[in-house]
Amino acid sequence: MAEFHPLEFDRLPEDEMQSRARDFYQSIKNRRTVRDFSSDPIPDGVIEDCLLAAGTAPNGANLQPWHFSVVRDQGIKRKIREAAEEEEREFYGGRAPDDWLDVLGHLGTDAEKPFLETAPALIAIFQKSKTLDRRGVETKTYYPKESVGIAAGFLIASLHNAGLVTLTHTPSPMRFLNEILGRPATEKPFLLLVVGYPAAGCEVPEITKKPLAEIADFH
Ligand code: IYR
Repeated sequence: MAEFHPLEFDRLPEDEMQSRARDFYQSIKNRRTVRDFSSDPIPDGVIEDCLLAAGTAPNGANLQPWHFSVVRDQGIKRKIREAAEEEEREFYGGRAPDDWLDVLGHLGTDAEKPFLETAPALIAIFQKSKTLDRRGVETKTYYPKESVGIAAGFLIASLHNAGLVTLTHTPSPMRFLNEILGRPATEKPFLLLVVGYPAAGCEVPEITKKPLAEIADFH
């Protein structure tokens, strides 16, 4: 039988609710995806706390169907870069349909991924199709894609909050990550997060976010 305990919840005054909502938006709107990284190391413990935050994400049946592989080793980063660039050369050199390349154009991306070696850390996020339940019995996972997507969002927001920048990289296919990082076939690479600081003089493309009226309606 499930055991329950009282929820810890402090209800905030309404003016504080509004100022917290605004403050969070003001902070998260400054998050930018960066493609030009410095090699400065990340202080010990910061990534660990951000991963703990990611691991609190709501998820199917609390099976927590994610695994995070943190890579700081230069040799492993190089292997990942080589494998990712091989896939990307095929993508940019023919596999990508013209309409996809067309919408990507303004971001200035190409098959060269030096940041996979320069950045101090890579976090490979895996989606688990199977895991152990509370009793230690192997079970299939439920809503793993939604669950891992939410955890990845928490992680990106936590890293931004901690003063780091990220790049959400999705080489496709990226099964090479299983081999390089020794993860089982029941774990599917979900995305590769590049983490660190922007290089001096780093530039980002001029982009805008849709206004509220275009992304939401209220009934
Ligand atoms: N995976 C490729 C292409 C790419 C695709 C999308 I959608 C982007 O927003 C950015 C890049 C690459 O990483 O270059």
